[in-house]
Amino acid sequence: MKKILFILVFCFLATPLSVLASADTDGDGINDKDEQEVYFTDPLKADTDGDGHNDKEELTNGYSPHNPKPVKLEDNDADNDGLSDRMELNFHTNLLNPDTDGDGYKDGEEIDNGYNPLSQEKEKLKKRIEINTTKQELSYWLGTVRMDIFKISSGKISTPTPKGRFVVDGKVPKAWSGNYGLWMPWFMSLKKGLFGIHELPVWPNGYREGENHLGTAVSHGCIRLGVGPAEKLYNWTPIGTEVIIN
Ligand SMILES: [Ca+2]
Ligand SMILES: [Ca+2]
Ligand SMILES: [Ca+2]
Ligand SMILES: [Ca+2]
Repeated sequence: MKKILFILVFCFLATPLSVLASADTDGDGINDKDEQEVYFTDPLKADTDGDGHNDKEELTNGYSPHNPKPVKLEDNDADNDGLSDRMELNFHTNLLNPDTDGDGYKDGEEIDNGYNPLSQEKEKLKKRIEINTTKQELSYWLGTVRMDIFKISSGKISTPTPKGRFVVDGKVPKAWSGNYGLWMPWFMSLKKGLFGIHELPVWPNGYREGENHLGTAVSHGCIRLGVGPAEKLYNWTPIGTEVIIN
């Protein structure tokens, strides 16, 4: 009897709450709770930034609901904290508060330095690199968020790139390959230099292997990145970072 009574009471309590949570007061297609806690849009105003497009329409098409100009989420930084609206959504930070966790460091600063922007503790988020040899792509992750994705060139069929789980065990800004007689800029070593990740190689006479190789498996086993992405990833990656190759 007590149990039935409890279930009845629970139902009475739970129903109005869940209805409340899913209410869409301004009728823009996003419920009040998500407007307040996810998108930081106005739950009482269908078109938060007043540009004639409602919040749902903007988000669905990749535009920021916090800018009356047609600016994409990845190009808008509503709270000017160095983190785009797109990345704020990915990291579940507050788009309108530059320091979501109130620890004195801006969200963008925390992400740039690998810290959790949702924790006041000095807690680092895990870094990880993933390489997909089928798609010829490399992506790198901070916690659960993919930071970027680059085209690669991995090992050709006769000298395939090893697959599995590896760890970056060394870094050299400009490594020399004695075996092949060429420079490998921004070299990150895997398996003690058995192979690695580096920029498109440069011959001793200065000739650089063409960027048109990116997207095609033509290397001797290393993972080649384009000019720009290689240096960016090198600077982002600490020794000890996990590398998953599929
Ligand atoms: Ca709404
Ligand atoms: Ca709008
Ligand atoms: Ca921001
Ligand atoms: Ca902070």
